[in-house]
Amino acid sequence: MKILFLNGPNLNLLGTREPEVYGRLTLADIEAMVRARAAELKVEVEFRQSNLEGELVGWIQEAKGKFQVVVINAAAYTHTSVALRDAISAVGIPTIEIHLSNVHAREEFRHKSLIAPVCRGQICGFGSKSYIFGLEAAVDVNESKK
Ligand code: CA2
Repeated sequence: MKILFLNGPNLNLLGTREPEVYGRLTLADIEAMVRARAAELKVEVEFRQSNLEGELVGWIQEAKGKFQVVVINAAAYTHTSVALRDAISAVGIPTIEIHLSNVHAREEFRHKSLIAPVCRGQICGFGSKSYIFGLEAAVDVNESKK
């Protein structure tokens, strides 16, 4: 089974700024954690980051037939992107929304996710562990299909 991890804008800055909100790990550190857990679960993962909405949309479209589940931290696009929502909905691959921070405990504009209604579920507030829980949820979603 193959799981595609997508990361949205500014997540390439992790570990360099705002450690009190997003922690001290870099995105590469988080990828290494995800890869270690994926090896234990015997699943394959691919990890990508883009600051461009259209690139993320393209990757979701291309995932059809190649990946069984998508795990996405859409970052700021979570709260703004009809294009990402439409891509997730159109492609129909089970998708899990994740966030490092608890978006519901932050500014009001972060409480609304445009992608949540077309995702299987949302995991937020567990720091880098949100990625591990996202991976475990992805495996579970795929197992339940069988
Ligand atoms: O908590 C999350 O994972 C977020 O998706 C992070 C986004 C934010 O817009 C969402 O509301 C919640 C921001 C990612 C930016 O990451 C930075 C990392 C270091 C320094 C500055 C920004």
